[in-house]
Amino acid sequence: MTFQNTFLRRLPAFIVIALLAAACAIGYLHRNLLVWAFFQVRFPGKAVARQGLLASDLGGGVRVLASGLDAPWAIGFLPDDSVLVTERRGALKRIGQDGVVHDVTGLEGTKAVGEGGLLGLAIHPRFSENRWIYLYQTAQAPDGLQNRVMRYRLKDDALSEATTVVQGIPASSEHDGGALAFGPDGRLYIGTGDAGNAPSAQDLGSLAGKILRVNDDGSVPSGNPFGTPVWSYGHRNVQGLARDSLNRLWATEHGRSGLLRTGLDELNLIEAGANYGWPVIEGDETADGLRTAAVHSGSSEPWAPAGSAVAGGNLFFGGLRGEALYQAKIGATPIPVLANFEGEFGRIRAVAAGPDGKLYFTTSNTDGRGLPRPDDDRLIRIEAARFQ
Ligand SMILES: [Ca+2]
Repeated sequence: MTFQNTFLRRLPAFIVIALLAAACAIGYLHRNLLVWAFFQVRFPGKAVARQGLLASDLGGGVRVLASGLDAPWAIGFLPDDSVLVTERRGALKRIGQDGVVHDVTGLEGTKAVGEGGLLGLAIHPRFSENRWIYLYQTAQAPDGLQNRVMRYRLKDDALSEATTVVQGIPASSEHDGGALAFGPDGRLYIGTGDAGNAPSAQDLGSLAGKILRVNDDGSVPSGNPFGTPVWSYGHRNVQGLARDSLNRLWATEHGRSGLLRTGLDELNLIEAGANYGWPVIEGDETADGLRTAAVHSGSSEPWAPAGSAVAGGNLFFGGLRGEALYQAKIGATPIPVLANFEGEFGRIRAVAAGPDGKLYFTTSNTDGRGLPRPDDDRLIRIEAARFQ
C-alpha cells in the first residue's frame, strides 16, 4: 500500500476533523452570539406585548448621554441633575448632563459573581441635607456570599462613612434581586431574589424572595406586617420598584427560565403582608391566599424585566431578554403592555424618571449575555411625553 493510497483512504476523516476544528474555532470566537441565539429560542405560548414605538418615531427625542459603561445596573439623580450609575462589577459613576463621566471613589467589598455584584441604588429623599446614598451589594460573608444594603455619604465624588443598613440577604450567582427605592413614607423598599432556593421565598424567616421595608438606618418601622423587615413575600427575583401617581408600589419580577417552561415574567401591585405566590403559582395561576400577577409576559416572548419607572399613566420597565423598553398602561384593566425600541438597543436594564421629566435608561449588552455594540453600554435619555 503506497503512502498516497493511505492518504486518500483517510482523506474523508481528515476533512471531518478539519471541519470540526474549524467549527469549534468559529464557535469559540462567536461564543457570545451562540449564547445569545440560545437565549433567543422562543417557546410556544401567548405573547402579551404589542409593538410600540421605534427610536425613529421619537425623531430627535433620543439622546445618548454617555457610552462605554460597563454593565450598568441602576441609576439615580442628584440635586444638580447629574446621574449616578452603578456598574455591576463594582464601580460607581457620576455622569453630568454634559455627558462627562466621573469616577466615584471609596466603594469597597463588591463581589461580582454571576448576577450578583453592585446592583441597586437609592438617593435619600433629604440628600441635600445628609448626602446619603444607598447601594445594594453582593459581598463576601464569613459563611459565603450575602447581599447587603450599604449607606454612604457622597461628597466631591467620594464615598465615606460606610454603614451596613441591611445584611444577611441570601445571595448566589443567580436571582439576587437588587431593587432599591424610597417610598413617600420616607422608608427604603428593597427587592430581593430567592438566590436559587425557591422555597425560601415562602419562608418568612428568610430575607430571600421578598420586598423589604426599613427605616433609613435599617431598623424595622412600626406598621410592618410581620414585625420584621418583610413587607411582601413569595417573590422569585425583584429587580424593579416604582410608584405610580396614586403612590401604589409596583414590582417587576423575573419568572422562571428553563427548557421546559420559561417566561411568565410578572408585574405585581404590592400590598403589605401579601404573598405573591412563588414558587406555588406563576403567571395567571390562582390559589387561595396568593396574589396573582397584575400582568405577565406569557411564555413565548419573555421580558426578563429589570428597572422600572412611572411617567404619566405608564409604567416603563427594561427588558433584558426581551430587548425592549416595555410600557405597561397601569390605569387600564387588563393592563396592555407595549414593547418600544424592540431589538434596537439590545438588552435594557435600568429605567428611571428624571427630575427634568425625561426618561433615562441604560443598555446591558456588556453583561456577558448580550452582543455589545462598539459604544456599549449606553445611558440614553428620551422624551417620555412622546409615549401615549
Ligand atoms: Ca407571582
